[in-house]
Amino acid sequence: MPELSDIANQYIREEIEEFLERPEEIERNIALFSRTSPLMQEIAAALIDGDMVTVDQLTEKALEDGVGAFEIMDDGLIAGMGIVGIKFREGYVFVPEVLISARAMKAGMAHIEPILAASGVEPIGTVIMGTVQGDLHDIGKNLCIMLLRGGGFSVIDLGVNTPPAQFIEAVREHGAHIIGMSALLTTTMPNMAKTVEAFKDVGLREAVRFMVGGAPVTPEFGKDVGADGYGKDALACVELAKKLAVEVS
Ligand code: B12
Repeated sequence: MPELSDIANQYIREEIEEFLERPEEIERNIALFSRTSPLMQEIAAALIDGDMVTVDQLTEKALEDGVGAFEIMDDGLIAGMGIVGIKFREGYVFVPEVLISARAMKAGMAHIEPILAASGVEPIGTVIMGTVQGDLHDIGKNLCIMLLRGGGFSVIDLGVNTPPAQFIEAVREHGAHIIGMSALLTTTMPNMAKTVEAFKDVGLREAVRFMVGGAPVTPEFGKDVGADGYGKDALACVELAKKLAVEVS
């Protein structure tokens, strides 16, 4: 079993030691960071620290060194955001610090996005993506969008705080058949059900397929709200969209 001392980066070691309390989270993060490269750990550390300039520079350097876009995303950016999320939950950091880390994440993602989007294939279909009404979290949704575009989909991004009517309008305007809804708050998850209901009300439910995701969303919840599929991460989102695209073609 890997130990804290197996992690090369001192900043990451101290973060785990100082801020993580739950045994399963300590174990998971030690396992994660002990297998990642020193450069990925540096990216994660800079993201936790909210150092946008360093995240920007190191992401660029990693790509130049030949590190894959997925590796940078998972082992650097998302790994760092995982620690920020725990510190936020435990009250060690507050909204402004999280926003600063989110901005650093965006700086890194800006280098990765063109690579994921560069496949240049004919679009498989159009996906409408939005964070549901009342919810302002968009980091996960944006990752899904990047990978969907890289996976050959054309994506219409409705942004955050998206009311049901806006999803309906977008489907009509773009002739899309796949809708992806993201929610990060337990209080906004029910708005997924409201959106599905709104499609029923206007007679459009049968014409579209819904996929749902976001940290608190589960496959069971997806079924309860009447969605056609749940994806646990951005890769699963692309796989699901491909499956749903076949269903509606
Ligand atoms: C960053 C963050 C913020 C930022 C958001 C910045 C931004 N631009 O997104 C800010 C500071 C604004 C914020 C605000 C708030 N937040 Co906040 N936030 C977070 C945090 C730390 C990280 C979320 C994140 O980006 N994760 C990283 C991404 C990559 O993961 P992800 O979103 O889950 O997405 C992945 C998958 O879920 C999936 N996925 C996502 N969407 C979709 C969609 C589809 C279709 C599919 C298939 C897959 C999929 O793929 C993604 C990539 O792998 C979480 C903690 C956490 N661990 O989740 C809290 C958290 C979500 N926030 C929380 C809270 C309470 C709030 C506030 C209410 C705080 C406050 N008191 O003001 C406000 C609410 C504002 C609002 N109305 O939305 C709570 C929610 C608790 C709950 N039970 O509901 C959390 C869990 C923290 C906590 N433990 O307390 N937050």
